[in-house]
Order: sequence, then structure tokens, then C-alpha cells
Amino acid sequence: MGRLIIVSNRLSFSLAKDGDELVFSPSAGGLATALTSYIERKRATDPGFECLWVGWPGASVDESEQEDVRRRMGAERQAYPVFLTDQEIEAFYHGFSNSTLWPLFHYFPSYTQYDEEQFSAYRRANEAFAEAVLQVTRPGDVVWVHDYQLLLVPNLLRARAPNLSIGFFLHIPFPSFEVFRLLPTRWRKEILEGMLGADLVGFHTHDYTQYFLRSVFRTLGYEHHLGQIAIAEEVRSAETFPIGIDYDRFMEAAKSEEVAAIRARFEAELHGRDVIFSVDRLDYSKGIGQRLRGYEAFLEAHPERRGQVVFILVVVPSRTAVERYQLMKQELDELVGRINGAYGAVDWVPILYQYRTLEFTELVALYNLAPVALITPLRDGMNLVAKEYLASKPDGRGTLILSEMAGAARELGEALQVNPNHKSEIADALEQALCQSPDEQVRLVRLMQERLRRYDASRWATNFLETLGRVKERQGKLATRHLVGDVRRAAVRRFRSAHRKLILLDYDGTLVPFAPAPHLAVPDRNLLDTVCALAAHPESLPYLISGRDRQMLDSWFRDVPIGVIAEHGAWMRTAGGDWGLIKPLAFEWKDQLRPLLQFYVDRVPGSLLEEKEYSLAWHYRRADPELGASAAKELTDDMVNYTANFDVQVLEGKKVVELRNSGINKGIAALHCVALHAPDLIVAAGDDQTDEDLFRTLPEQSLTIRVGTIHSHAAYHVTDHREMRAFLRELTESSDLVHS
Ligand code: GDG
Repeated sequence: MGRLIIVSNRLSFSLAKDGDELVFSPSAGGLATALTSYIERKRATDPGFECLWVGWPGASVDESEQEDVRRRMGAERQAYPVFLTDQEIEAFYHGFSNSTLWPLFHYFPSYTQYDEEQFSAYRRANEAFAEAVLQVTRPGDVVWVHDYQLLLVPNLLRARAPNLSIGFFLHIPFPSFEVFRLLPTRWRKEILEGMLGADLVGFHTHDYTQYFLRSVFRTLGYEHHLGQIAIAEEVRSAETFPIGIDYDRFMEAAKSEEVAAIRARFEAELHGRDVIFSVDRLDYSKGIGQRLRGYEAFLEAHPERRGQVVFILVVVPSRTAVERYQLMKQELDELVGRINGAYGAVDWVPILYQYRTLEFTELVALYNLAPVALITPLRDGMNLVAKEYLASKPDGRGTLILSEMAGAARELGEALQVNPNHKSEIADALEQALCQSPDEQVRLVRLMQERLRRYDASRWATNFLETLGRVKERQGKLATRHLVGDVRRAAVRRFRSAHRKLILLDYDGTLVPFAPAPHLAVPDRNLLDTVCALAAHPESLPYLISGRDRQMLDSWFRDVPIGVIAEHGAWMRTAGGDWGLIKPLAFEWKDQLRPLLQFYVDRVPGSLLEEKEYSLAWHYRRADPELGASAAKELTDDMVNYTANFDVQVLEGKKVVELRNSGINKGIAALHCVALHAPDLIVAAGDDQTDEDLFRTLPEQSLTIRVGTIHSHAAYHVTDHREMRAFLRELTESSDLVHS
């Protein structure tokens, strides 16, 4: 592999001025630590591994000094700077990133600003990052972009370097569509398109991935199949990769003498009191106020615990330039003062509050000594503090109280999980934690530790990058060849030299163009002649394989010697034979779901309900395009939920949403035909998702043709139905070209 180019807003270090000297100091934070531990391990085990980190150095640099900084960063830190002015940082970072995206994605819509100027600044800053990446990338490099400050970067890169391997990871939650849609439509589209410029988009939890896929569908109309999104000419992927920590680093530090000494120093001040510990950046998403009220409720409900416990509350200064954060600091100071004033005594302060950054060893010492960690964010992408607490317990003793709103809650099921908004739940959990037996503590902590040890930060990065490699490979496989020139002549030759030929042809979009209503797509003379010629060709067995009902197909092709598969593979008849069901099917579900579809017919003028024996289809070809498209997305979304308990699947086709029994599809029907006729060559053609089932199922050496798009499981593509018909005619015509 080429080099790994990491792109994030902040680098793994910050630049600061020490007098006239520029100095580098390490910057904390989950992203930087996780990636640094991956890079270090990789460098130690793979001598060929090369990595370059592109990002903002954390301070504005005078133009006169930029060249020098760039050179030093390259030589000393394998990093490449993106220089931003103070004004740019204000509008891009404090502005759109932290006053729009951060609050909204953490479910604080009332704190969200909608400022067009800031969005423009965000776009410009993203362009600057993309430009910097393009300056340093070489062919074969892999680019991995991180987090909410750089959502537009993947697509900006894609536009300029179409073949680049690009990954994107979001470290904060992706909100549900109801919240995401609060962004103006244009921003929403640009953001999703921005992210989809990446070949692989990663999230911490399955929910975030699903919310993203749903927002993509509802906003841009791209469907997905198990997280794979087919957009015009490409397939992108969205998957879940929960971030881990550098487990060994915490475990080793916790066992070190240095940490033991700090711990002893702290303990001497605590007089044997039970410590409840928390550490967060000062942020409204962390629920610090609610947590303190929960602690207050605990002291109120358990007077016997007063004087016996102490809450060490560490709050790390953050985003101090944003007004909302300054306000929060005041509120927090007041709340701590009030609780300490109300419950404290001459020899006991209930909350030991520190507003500062801790040294790493101090942090581990506190994790290690605290019998209880109270980690209760209102929302958190993952939350590494919860994981670090567990990794700092060599003896397995301790209890983690964790908010169910943190991404980490998905992996840490053995923790005491609480709703962070509910103070009595926090109070009860505190009491429960203090009563938990040592054996039970060890049992639960060991289970979680084992998971954290195996799935650590390095493993997280490795998984992501390996998946990105696979996505790229799969894209290569899905690129089809245009059925023209030599490729086409070779295909015709294969057809002519085969003995028994099965030909499976989709109808709408493949042999005829789409008509305003289903019954209007009547086959013309030219098509009927083409099909008859195929049927007359020696040892050729043409079949229509369509989602349409059998009556309509019969009425059009009654006099043509051709087999027909109807309703996506529910029914089948051979040429001149009788109809039979491919497998027994139920249809009672239709009565229950029909009224829901009817509701959409009433709501969207011009749309109509088509009823077939084993399926229901809502067509909106004649409806207002925008209303139709947005209602179709809503309907599909609704139906996926409604049909969870039925044996029914929901399919979005071209201007149609269709419900049909699961377990039938064109692929399964095709296998029946193959078993029946034992052909030595299969030709199959189709134009939409339902035909992909067919292409996926047929043997690899089949001659499969997708109409209209180049990314498909088919081997070849043609542009439209005309090109398709011309190819079919060529199969049966005698032409010297073919034999040449
Ligand atoms: C984003 C997402 C997601 C904190 N105080 C001190 C200190 N820290 C370190 C901790 C931990 C990290 O900072 C904070 O962890 P978070 O999980 O909150 O990570 P962030 O980078 O802030 O946030 C978050 C994360 O990305 C990773 O994807 O989990 O949900 O918001 O590592 O140890 N370290 C030291 N002193 C401190 O005072 N030394």
C-alpha cells in the first residue's frame, strides 16, 4: 500500500509560542491518542509503513514563518500544516463546526446557529484542507479524513482525484433524520454528498450508521443494500467501527510505581472516603449539571453517606472562546458552590471540583483509586473516559456508572447504565455501586476489560483501513464493460457457439422505455419481431422476467413463443405452457398494508396503487416529481418498519415502491429455469435493483447485461433499451462482422 495520509482538524500536537520560539506540545483527545497508538505500533512492526498527518497546527502562524514551520513539521513530526487565520478559525471552527454541527449532532437544536456566512467559511476551510491533501498525496496513497469539522473534504478530494482511496470517520453521533433535517436543505445535501465522497464512511455505533443511511436516502434518494450505497457511477459503503483505547498503555501505567506514588499522595488527603470520579471537557453534551443534581439527590436520600463519600469532579477547560461555554462555566461554579454550601461540613467538602487539565499519570491515578466512575453524558459519540477507567483497574475492582446515551454503552453492557436526565436514577445507581460486592465488581470489570483489550485503538484503525481496502476492491469488481465493439462481437460469438441458450430479459426499462402508466408500455412491432427471432434461433429459450402481473404479460405476449416469469419470480410458465407458482406464498398481508399505501395515493396526486396477486406497488411516475420522490422515501422508510413482522420485503424501483413476499426474487426464479433447461450459456439483462438479484445469482460465466449504469453485478452494460434491442437482433442476424 502507498502511504497513509491522516486528515483531521487538529494534529497530534499543537504549536505554541514560547517567547520567540515555536514549540510543539502533544494534544490530548481521543482521536489523536487512538491514531498515535496505531501509528506507533505499525511503525514498530512494518518497516515499509509511511504516514503523514495533515491538519491545523493549533495556532495562527505569520506568513513569514509559514515556510519554516512547514519544513520543521515535515522533518520532525511527519506532518503537513493547513494554515488558517484567526478569522477563519472563528467562523469555521468556533462558528459552523462548534456552534452548528456540534450542538445539532448532539441533539441540542436550541443551541444551534444557522448562519450562512459561517457555512461559507466552513466550506472555504474544507477547501483549504482538501487543497493541502492534494499537494502531498501521491498515486496509491490512502487518505483517511476525520470528524465533523471536515465533512465536505471527501467529496472535494473525489472531484479532483477520482481514483483516490478515501475513508471518512465521524467521531461524534450522527443524529436521527428528524434532527438532521433541521439543517437547511442545501447544507444538508452538501454535507451528505461531502461525506459520500469517501469510499468508506465509518461511525461508532450501528444506530449512527443507520441514521446516516436513512438521511442519505431521505435527502439524496440513494438506497443502500446492507450499508452499500449505489450512487450514479460508484458504490460507497457505510459501516460501524467502535473506537477503542490504547488499553496496554493505561494498564501498564496503572501498575507503575509513578502512578502508585501519586495515588498514595491523593489518598492521604481523602481520609478513607469512597471516591466518585468524573472527568470531562466542559461541554453541555456531558451532562455535568444533571450529574451534580443526581449526586445531590443521592446525598439527600442517603444522609448516612454524607462525610463518607467524596465526588472528585474534574472539568477540563474547552472552547473558552465560545460564549455558550463561558456561561456554562459560571453556572457550574454556582452549582458546585450551592451543593458544597448546603451539604458540606467543617471537615468535609462533598465535591472536590477542579477546573484544569490533568497530567496523564494523575488521570490514571484517579481512575485507579476511584471505586466509582460516574460518566453520564447526555450524548456522546463514544466516550473514551469510561473505557480508560476500566483499563486502569489491574485488580478488577471498581464500578462504572455509564449513561445509556454514550456510544460506549453499546459495548459496555455490564456497566450500571442510567438515563442521565433522571436524577433519582443517578442517585440509585450511586447507592447500588457503593453496595456492589467485590466479587461482582471483578466479574463484571473482567468481562469488559477483555473486550477492550482485544478491540483496542490499533485494532479499530486496522479494521477500518482493511475494510476500506476491500471496498476499493469490490468497486473494481463492480465496474462493468460497455457492450460495444470487440467486446460485443466476442459476446455474440460466444452466443453463436453455445448449444443450449437460456435468455432472461427484464421488460420495462430494458426492452421498452418507461411509460407514464404501467398499462401503456405496450410492446411495439419491432420488439415482437426481435423476440420472435430469438425464439426461432436454434436451441434458444427466451424468457421475459418481469415484476409485472401475469395477465398483462399474457395479453401482450400470448402469440409469441416465449417463456414468462411474472411478479418478480412468483409465477412462471414455459413457452406455450401453463402458469405455476414457483413456491407456495401467503398474501394475507396485503389486506393489512393496502390501506397504508392507499393513504399515499390520496396524499400524492397522480400516484396510483397497482395490485398483483402477490405484491402491491405504489407508482408515482405521473406525480409531481419532487413530491413523489420525497413521499416514496417516506413510504419506503415507513414500510420497512411496518413489515418487520411480515414475510414481506420492500423494494424501491424506478418511480415505484413495491411490497412483495420475501423469499422470491428474480435470482431464485432464474435458478428454476436453469434447473429445468440445463443451458450451457445464460444471457440475462435488466435495468434495476431487482435485476441485480439475478446477476448476483447466475453463474459467473453468464452473459449478464445491465441497462443504464456501469456499476452492477452484471458483467456488461449498455446505455439504454435501444442498444439492448440492437444487441439482441445481432445475436440472431447472420453478420460477417461476427465471424471475422
Ligand atoms: C470525540 C467524541 C469520542 C480528558 N481530560 C484529560 C484527558 N482527557 C482525555 C481522556 C480521553 C479524551 O481526553 C476524552 O475522551 P472523549 O471520548 O471525550 O474524546 P474526544 O476526543 O473529546 O471526543 C467522543 C472521541 O472523539 C473518540 O472518537 O469518544 O465521543 O466527542 O482520552 O483521557 N487527558 C489528560 N488530562 C486530562 O485532564 N491527560
